[in-house]
Amino acid sequence: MPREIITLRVGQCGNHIGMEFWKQLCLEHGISKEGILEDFATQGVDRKDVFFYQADDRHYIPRALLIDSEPRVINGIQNSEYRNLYNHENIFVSDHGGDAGNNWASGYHQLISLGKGVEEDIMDMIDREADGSDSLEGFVLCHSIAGGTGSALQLTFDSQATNLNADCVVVLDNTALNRIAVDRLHLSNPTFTQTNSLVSTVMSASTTTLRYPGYTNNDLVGLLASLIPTPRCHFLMRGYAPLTVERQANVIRKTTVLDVMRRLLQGEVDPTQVHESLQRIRERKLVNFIEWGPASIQGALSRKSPYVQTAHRVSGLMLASHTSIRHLFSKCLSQYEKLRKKQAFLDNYRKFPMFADNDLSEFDEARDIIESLVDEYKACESPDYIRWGMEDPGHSLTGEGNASGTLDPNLEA
Ligand SMILES: Nc1nc2c(ncn2[C@@H]2O[C@H](COP(=O)(O)OP(=O)(O)OP(=O)(O)O)[C@@H](O)[C@H]2O)c(=O)[nH]1
Ligand SMILES: [Mg+2]
Repeated sequence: MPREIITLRVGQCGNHIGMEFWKQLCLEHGISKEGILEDFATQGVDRKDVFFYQADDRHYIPRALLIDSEPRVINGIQNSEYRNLYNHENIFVSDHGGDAGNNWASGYHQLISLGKGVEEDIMDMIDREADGSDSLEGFVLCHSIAGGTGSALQLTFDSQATNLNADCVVVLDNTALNRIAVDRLHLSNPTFTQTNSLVSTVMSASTTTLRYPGYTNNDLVGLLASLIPTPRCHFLMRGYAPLTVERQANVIRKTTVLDVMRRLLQGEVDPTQVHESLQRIRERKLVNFIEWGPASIQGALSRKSPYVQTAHRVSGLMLASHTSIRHLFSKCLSQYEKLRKKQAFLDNYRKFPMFADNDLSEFDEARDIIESLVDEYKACESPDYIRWGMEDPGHSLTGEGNASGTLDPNLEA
């Protein structure tokens, strides 16, 4: 029985990245740009049903909703070679037109206040899509947090601007992606298409064990359960090796992931050796672990698509739950503080009801949430994290140090 996943692609970034992701899925499953299974792929034993369903006419259709407040990006998809891939009933472009100008208050206002129907229409689409699943496992929301529409839709689902209600969040940092493209892949001026192809490679690798089931990680819960120790510490980092971009197949980026892979695999993909290598990593303390729980590093060997030829024999994905992610949040916080001090951009927000009468509590609340998240990740580095928040909620234990080991947050996207 498939464990279906429905993806909501929202705004420019969500739809661009989603487009690249489905291009990759089509290639890996032998599905044509029109959604038809290629002759060479008819005997496949892969699980196409997780991300696609089959229409009555046998077409494979992505379980994806394409949502935006302005038509430009979605029109581009509808005029592309992939125009017949998607279910047209799953496309939502707001009648009110006009993007939210990177202002989530504006996006939220458009979604919630202006058109009462907007939220209902989107919910109806989600309901319809969910009804088409036998055993729905979950939703993936793909959007930028710096835009207006994508971040606003997340706000309507999540009630906080900070993704705290999601089970898991993977943060991709455009600055880090660009640095990888320039420094490691030697692209002088990387385009979104190039960085998005890095993103889609990693996104498809993250779902490989769901689509090509083996012994472990065959559903999202199995994949994430061991990575998320406590509900709020659900922000994951990813690393992948070897990273390549289209038309430049052989550039290998020497990341810590590759190093870990070398230690893991040592030229042979043999489960016993993988196990021994993991043991060595623990014994030699090549990675630092939290002190209040099991030193957990797990490897899953997965099959890959037989229809996509790659120059490298093996590739590896790292999914890590690591306290150093707090530096990303601290950076956002200090940038926010600077802007707030200067009262920068505030007028753009005061125009909307949620900030009317100079009530900026929405911002203050979001700031506090991020600050306590940083504190919690800091506390995780302390051996008595388990007592954190008991005496003075939000601010008791702090500790620097030993969980910020060998993984470099800047390498992960
Ligand atoms: N990696 C990547 N980032 C993108 C892409 N498109 C936009 N971004 C980033 O996303 C942010 C802007 O968000 P958008 O996705 O354009 O905003 P939106 O959700 O469409 O909301 P509007 O303000 O209503 O347009 C900026 O930081 C962009 O750099 C993309 O294709 N790939
Ligand atoms: Mg937009």
